[in-house]
Amino acid sequence: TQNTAEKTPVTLLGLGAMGTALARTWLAAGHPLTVWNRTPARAAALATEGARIAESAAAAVAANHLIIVCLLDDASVEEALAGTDLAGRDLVNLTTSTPAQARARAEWARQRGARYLDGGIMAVPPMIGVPEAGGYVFYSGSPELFERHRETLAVPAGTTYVGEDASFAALHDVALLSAMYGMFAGAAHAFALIRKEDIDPAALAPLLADWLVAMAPAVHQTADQLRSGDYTKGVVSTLAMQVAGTPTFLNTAEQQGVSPELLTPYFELMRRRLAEGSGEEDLTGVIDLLVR
Ligand code: FVH
Repeated sequence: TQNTAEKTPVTLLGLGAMGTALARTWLAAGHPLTVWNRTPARAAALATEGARIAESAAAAVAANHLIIVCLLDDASVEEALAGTDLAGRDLVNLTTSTPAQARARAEWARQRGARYLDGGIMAVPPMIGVPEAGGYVFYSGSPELFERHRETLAVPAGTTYVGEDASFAALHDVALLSAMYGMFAGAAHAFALIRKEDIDPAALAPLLADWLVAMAPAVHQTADQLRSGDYTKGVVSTLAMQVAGTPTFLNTAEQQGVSPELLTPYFELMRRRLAEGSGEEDLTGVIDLLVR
């Protein structure tokens, strides 16, 4: 049995798929929980599980010191918190936003007398409350606030604090998700290549997953090269060699009747970097071409 008296009371605004998953973990851990959702019906199930349902966002904010919001986007945060009194509150915003929105929201909270932490959730709802699933949340903003609520914040998923600049959680979130989309794009091209052949996609999938895992540590070498400024450091496959190989990929795509549109932008950047005389480098120089 949980001793609720010792657990920090939490107010949670937003009971979408993610908010509901978060709510259940705090309830299960014995935190007194007050919830509010724009559409009240979504709160009904949580009431039977022990949550207090607030009639308005203002009442929910008034109920507790620690306020967590997990809404659709920054505009919904603005709308939901508009009529609330945040003075003296600890506001933790787990809504996905851009870094600029997060920084502006931190200042907005400060002007209303609240301390602020921004969060970027690196998990999907089924990973919440399942530590072995590996999900976690990036936090940035007030370090004191993070320390004060570290235990409570760690209930739904792991926590990774990335700095005092409130925009950094969103920036890390978007950086990792951007890399994820690059990976999905590569996997989409791979599946397209075998689509018309007598190859079971389910047979390719484990090969693909293992290959991506084997290649992923290359990011450590990229980081090392960026820090040192020496893009030839530890290079195994030179840019010149890799550009020379690109016709094989493009010709194979053509032969398999697959559009090269996911591959060509990256190959074009590789060629541009090679044209600058960087053939002995790794692929790291592409990053400098991207940064405007
Ligand atoms: N679900 C996921 O896979 C991802 C995983 C990574 C993190 N994201 C972000 O988490 C935020 C919430 O996502 P969600 O999955 O809970 O989203 P929905 O199920 O669509 O629920 C949206 C909630 O936001 C409420 N809402 C929308 N607009 C307003 C508004 N103008 N005023 C007040 N509340 C608003 C909505 O309320 P209702 O439609 O039920 O009335 C839901 O509570 C999000 O930033 C993801 O990017 C999730």
